Formats: sequence, C-alpha cells, structure tokens
Amino acid sequence: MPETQRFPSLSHWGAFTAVVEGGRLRACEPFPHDPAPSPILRSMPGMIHSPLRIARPAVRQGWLRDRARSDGSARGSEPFVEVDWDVALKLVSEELARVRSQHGDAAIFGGSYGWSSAGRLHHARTLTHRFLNAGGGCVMQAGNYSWGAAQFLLPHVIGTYAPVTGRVTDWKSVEAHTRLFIAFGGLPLRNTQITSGGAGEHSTPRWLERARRAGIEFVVISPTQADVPDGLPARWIPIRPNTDTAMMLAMVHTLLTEQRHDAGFVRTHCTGFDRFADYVLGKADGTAKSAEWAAGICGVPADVMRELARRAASVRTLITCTWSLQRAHRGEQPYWAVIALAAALGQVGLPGGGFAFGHGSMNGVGNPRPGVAAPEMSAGRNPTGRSIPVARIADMLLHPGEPFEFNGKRDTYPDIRLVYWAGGNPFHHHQDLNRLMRAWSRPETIIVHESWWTPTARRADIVLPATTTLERNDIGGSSRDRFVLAMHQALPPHAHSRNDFDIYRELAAMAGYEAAFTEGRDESQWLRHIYGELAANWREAGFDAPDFEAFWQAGFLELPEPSREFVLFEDFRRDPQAHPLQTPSGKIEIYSERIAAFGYDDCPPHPAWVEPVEWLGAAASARYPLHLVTSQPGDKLHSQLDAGEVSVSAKIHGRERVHMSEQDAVSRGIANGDLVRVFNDRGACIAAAVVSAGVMPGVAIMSTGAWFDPDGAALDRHGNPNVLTVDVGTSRLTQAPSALSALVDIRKWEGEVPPVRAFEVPQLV
Ligand SMILES: Nc1nc2c(c(=O)[nH]1)N[C@H]1C(S)=C(S)[C@@H](COP(=O)(O)OP(=O)(O)OC[C@H]3O[C@@H](n4cnc5c(=O)[nH]c(N)nc54)[C@H](O)[C@@H]3O)O[C@H]1N2
Ligand SMILES: Nc1nc2c(c(=O)[nH]1)N[C@H]1C(S)=C(S)[C@@H](COP(=O)(O)OP(=O)(O)OC[C@H]3O[C@@H](n4cnc5c(=O)[nH]c(N)nc54)[C@H](O)[C@@H]3O)O[C@H]1N2
Ligand SMILES: [Mo]
Repeated sequence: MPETQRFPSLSHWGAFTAVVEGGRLRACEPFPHDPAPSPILRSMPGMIHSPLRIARPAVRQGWLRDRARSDGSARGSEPFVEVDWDVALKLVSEELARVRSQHGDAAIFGGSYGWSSAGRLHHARTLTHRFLNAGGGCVMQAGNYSWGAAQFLLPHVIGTYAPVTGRVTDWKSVEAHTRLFIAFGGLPLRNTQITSGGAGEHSTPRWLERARRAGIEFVVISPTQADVPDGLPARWIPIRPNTDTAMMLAMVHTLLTEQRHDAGFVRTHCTGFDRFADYVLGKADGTAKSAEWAAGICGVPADVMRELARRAASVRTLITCTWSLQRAHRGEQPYWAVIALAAALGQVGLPGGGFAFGHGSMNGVGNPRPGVAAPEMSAGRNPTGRSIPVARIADMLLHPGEPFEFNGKRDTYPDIRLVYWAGGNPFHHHQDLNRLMRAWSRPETIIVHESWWTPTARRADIVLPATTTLERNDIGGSSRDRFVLAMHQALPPHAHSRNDFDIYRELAAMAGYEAAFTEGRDESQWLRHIYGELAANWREAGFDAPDFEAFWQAGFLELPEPSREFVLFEDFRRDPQAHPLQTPSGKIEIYSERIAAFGYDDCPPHPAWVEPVEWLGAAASARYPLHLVTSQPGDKLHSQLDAGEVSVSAKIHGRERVHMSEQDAVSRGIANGDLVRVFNDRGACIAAAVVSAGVMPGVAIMSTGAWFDPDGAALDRHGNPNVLTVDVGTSRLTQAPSALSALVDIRKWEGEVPPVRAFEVPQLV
C-alpha cells in the first residue's frame, strides 16, 4: 500500500486538499469550509499527469536555425527541437539583450494577459511583468478582457470602477431589503464556480438560496433560459443579444412619462440628467425611446418593459448586469444606461437598492467581507510607461507606428520584435483567431512559459516548461473571499519543468539584475514576506492573524463576516456634499462633459442606443442570421483543463456544443447531437448541435475554451468560437474586446469529419 499524503492547496475553481499516493495526485478533496465545491476539481489529477505536459525546453526548428530571420508563418506547423535548460536560457537571454539594444525596450511585448494560476507569489503574469520591468521595461496591456469597457467608462460616470470588481451592495443588505432583483444577463451559477485568485468558499449559491427564502422576486433578462439557476423561481424575459440598452432606455421613458422617476434624486445626486431625459423623450432627435420603440430593437414586448419599470419604481429594486453585457461592441452603453435607470428610480445608496454588476459572472460578488487586502505580489514599475489597450494586440502587431485613440488620448502602436508570454493563452482569449494568426507571424521572436502544449505554446519559438501550483509552495486568496489559503508543494516538478520564478531569477542573473528581481528573497522568504504584509494589514484593521508558521500549519486563515451591511454609495447618498464621488462634478454623471470633450461619435456623452457592428438588426444579419453568444464554459476555466475529464466528457463527438432554438434547428434540418459547421466571413468551426426550447430564436450559444485546432484553411475542428468573433474595440473611449457581437450561420456538417488534433503533442526532434 503506497503511503497517502495530504496537502492544502487552492485553484481559481476552489480550495482543496491534494491527496498524493506514490508520487501521483490521486484526488482533490474539497476544502471542508466550502459549502458548494466545484466539480471542475475532478479534472486535475488527469491534467497534472497528462501526456500534454511539456517535459523539456523546446525551440522551433526554423528559429533555432535562423533566429530573428526565421519564417514566423511557420509557427504552429514546424517541429520543435528539445534542448537543455542551459541552451534555452542562453538563447532567451541573448535574444532579449539583442532586441533591447537594437530596437529598444518598447520593442518587447510583455503584457502577457492571462489568468495564470491562483497562487499569488508564483503568479506567472505578475512575475513576467516583474522580470521585464526590472530589466528595462516593455509594452504592457491596459485593462482586461473581463470588464475592460467598464474599467475605463465607470470612472467618468461614478468616479471609480470598484463596483465592477465585486464591491457592490452586499447580499446581507439584499436579503434584508431588496424586493425585486433584476438580473440583465441572468445568474448562471456555472460562472460562480470561479474566483480570480481562488475561492475558499463558494458563497453565491448560499446567498441566492437565502434571497429566495426571503421572498425576493427575481427577473432574469437574457437570450437563454439557462441563465435562470435551477430551483430559483425567477421570471425569464428573453432579449436579443446586445440590445439591453434599448430596454433600459424604454424603462426610463416609462418612468419619465408616467412621473414615476425620482426627480429629487436626479437633481441632487446627478449631473446632466435633463439632457439625457431630452434624448429619451425624443426632444433631442425626434425619436422617443418608448417601450414600442425598444420592442422593435430588443424583441421584448412593450407592455413587459412598461410593467417592469412600474414595478421597479414601486418596491426596493436592485438591478445587476453580468460582465458579458459590456464585452460587446459599444459595451459602454448598457453599463451607463443601467446607472441612469437606477438613478431615475432614485434608490442608489439605499439598502438593497440601486445598481450592481457581476452577480452572474463570478463567485463572491456581493459576498460580505471586511475591506482588507488579499495576498499580493508586486510587479514593480514599467520604465517605458508604454501600454496598449488589452485587446488591441493583433492591431498592434499588424500596424506598427499607426495611431490609435483610447480614453481621451492619442498614441501610436509600438514596433514589436519580441513577444514574451507566461500564464495566458491568447489563442484562447483573443477574438478573430485567424486574424491573430496573421499578426502572430510578424514578431521576430516569441517566448512562452507553459505547463501544457496549449495552442499558444505550440505557436512559440522558445517554450520553457513551467511547474503547476502543486509543484511549488504558494499563498492565495481573493478580495471577494474571506479565506486566505496556504498552498503546500504536493509533488516534485514534472519532468524538467521549473518554477516561473526560478526561470526569471536565472535570466535576471544572466543579465546582471538578479537582486532587483528577487529583492534577495527565495520562495520561502517571499511567502513569509507576502504573509507578513497581509497580517500587518489585517491586524491594523483589528483582525487576528497568527504568525506565519501557525498559518502554514493550519493551511488557511479566515476573516469574520462583517456585522454591518455594505451599501454602495451609502455616504454619498446621505450627504453628497460631504462625500462627493470622484467625478468632475462629484455627482453621478448621466451626461459627461469630459467624454463630450473627447468628441467620440462612437461613445456619445450620455447613455444612448448605438448600434453594434453586428447584431440581429444589422444589415449583415440578412447574410448571417444568428447572433453568436460566446459564454464562459461550465466545465473548466477558459482553456484550462480542456483536456481534463470533466471537460472531455461534456463534449459531443469530441467537439464543443452549440446551443440553438428548435425553430432554427428545424429550419436547417439539424437534429440534436448533429455535427454542424458554424461560420461567417472570418472563419468556421465544427460544433455539435444542442437543440433547446430555452434558447431564443435567432441566437446560437457556444462556450469558449476548446483548444484551437485549425486545419490550415480557416476551419477550427474542435469548436473554438473565437474563429468567428470580431476583433474591434468597443469604442475609442474604452477599446475593450467586442467578443459578444458576432453574427454567424449554421449548417449541418456533410461528408467526412476531420479528426480533432488539439490534444496531440507537436513533433519533437
Ligand atoms: N469569445 C470570447 N472570448 C473570450 C471571452 C468571452 O467571453 N468570449 N472571455 C474573455 C475573458 S473574460 C478572459 S479573462 C480570457 C481568459 O483568457 P486566458 O486567461 O488567457 O485563458 P486561460 O485558459 O486561463 O489561460 C491561462 C494559461 O496559463 C497557463 N498557466 C496556468 N498556470 C501557469 C503557471 O503557473 N505558469 C505558466 N507559465 N503558465 C500557467 C494555463 O495552462 C493556460 O494556458 O478569455 C477571453 N476570451
Ligand atoms: N465555469 C467558469 N466560470 C467562469 C469562467 C470560466 O471560464 N468558467 N470565467 C470567469 C471570468 S474570467 C469572467 S470575466 C467571468 C465572465 O462573466 P460574464 O461575462 O458575465 O459571463 P458570460 O458567461 O460570458 O455571460 C453571462 C451570461 O450573459 C448572457 N448574455 C450574453 N450576452 C448578453 C446580452 O447581450 N444581453 C443579455 N441580457 N444577456 C447576455 C449569456 O447568456 C451568459 O450566460 O466568468 C468567470 N466565471
Ligand atoms: Mo475574464
């Protein structure tokens, strides 16, 4: 009988105990304090010991031969040559030095967007920034794919983007005061399996259950009934994708024309409401944004919108929006419009009232938790000061030297020669992957640290094998969760893999700046340092925090639930003079003079209905009549664990599923389980049809995350929807991804089906 060992650990999908036997991970047992552990944990043993793990450093054959003059379009098709660490590190070090000296620090792209893993010390993206910053800097990425439009819009409107990070009126306040809970984008519990930084406690299901028992009325507005959680007696209102703004404007129209709005609140706490009201009433452009007007856009019957507005005005109402609403072309508008709607209702800053974001997007949103820090590792400062908006990566690589606008400023795209990526998968996260492939062929050198042969690792020139969290010691936690977790090393490093920290330490030493990178600390000293800062912060705020050894032994640290409810903008509500918002006027800006001064026709100075590039009312919908919604996958995190047991068993014929309405399936001769071709002018993928009465006609829904598997002719064989999505910024104001604005059509797959090759290791010579 092999000896069984148990180690506390943490992932973005939850805390767990790693059960190790005979040097192998046997199981991940959920953390005892977690009331709703995620089944995704089951995929871990298979992934940790997967044949897809990268064993040794590897260099693309053509690059090893020709270095910077190699043919970049061979990335992804040429074999790799396995080399020793000494050789690999020397190549990386020489190449960084060459590019820095020949082309400058701003010729290195180090944005390295991606979630990496939960531990904060060994967080690959943070370490990449820390390493490149200490060596002279690089070009970074501003914002994120999650809520990039909100991040750059909300400061103009409410002076902060904190509410989109999860700092919203908490569930205690909702349970006690809210009567009507309106959820644009719904409350898919699938998404609440995840917390960035890791959850000790999956709190959302418990709070939803308490809210249900409190008799709160739930309304879910979404293109799919699947956004109503099982067991929640919520009313589902189907809506066309990307048209929520029209519905919100119509609700304001009802409030105004029936004098149900809070005229006092919009006068004392808002600026520019009157100009917005003129627009809504049609005084500005001759079109009243009435319920009848909106019904023609969003497909919701006029009476339904009018009645919902009346009901919201008569009881305590919280209106929340998933982050997906703003991950769309013109994604600023629904977020600004919901604030205007909440302002017209006059309940902002009252217990259980106002607006919120993200309840259906991530675990822990609205979870009552004291406002003290979570563990953190510092990335240092970027000496170049240069960055691009996060999702403009392909634009940058394709158009060096060309100007772009962003949040009131003009800049030009840098000329990138070297791309360095660790902890992200751009061939998962970016839109229009066939375009990204063209852009990706342009840099001279691409370096990637990965643990698995992901689509991005396969498309690198130099691949360095990284350990997983179970192969090192770490500390993790999130600002949305009351637990901080010790993460004990459970396994030796896989094959020849090394920790990202050690890879960077060695490279920094070769370039003569090891001390700047490590600050003289090794893994164990860093863990004590990070914990020490956290503990000092907690003690200052009046909470217990034992010494490091006691924490490490116990495996976790827990914050008490606060006794007082948190209400967003409570102080501002009570006294707007004494507690102004951080906006130019100190009030909620329903009209923004600052945005007006930018002069962007794609982001007007007040919330407005601005048509997205692609939606069901666009001219393009005649050719491509289905709106493709790409959601977060329920069986994994992004592309992570796609080859794991939970994800693989959910595939049909090895492909990702596309959910469609009965009407759209029948009219195309498609039956449940059929393989289909989902396509538009940008590309195509193979998926398996799931026909459902809960999907609105005209809508097709696919999860992201299937490893990109192109056949060389713009067809993805595995079901990666990002071959279909559009790669344009939301607007010049926020330049965020527009992933959720894409039109497609679907046909039954005819003839032979090409096999999926996403989970094959590239040829190694
Ligand atoms: N169409 C469409 N596209 C989308 C979205 C959408 O809604 N629709 N959503 C977007 C959003 S919100 C996001 S956040 C992005 C997510 O995009 P990403 O964050 O890029 O996706 P992940 O699959 O989490 O990629 C993380 C990678 O890091 C690797 N990794 C994990 N731990 C380590 C480590 O310790 N060291 C190293 N070196 N590597 C490690 C993993 O193996 C994985 O390949 O996708 C975006 N893309
Ligand atoms: N299991 C799992 N959970 C995750 C993740 C994961 O990969 N796996 N990723 C995490 C990350 S990084 C992020 S950023 C969040 C993202 O959180 P979100 O962006 O909120 O997640 P989505 O699943 O894209 O969208 C939520 C719901 O919005 C609906 N929806 C889409 N478009 C529209 C629209 O135009 N109008 C309306 N009314 N509804 C619409 C969809 O039906 C969908 O189910 O999820 C997190 N949670
Ligand atoms: Mo995200």
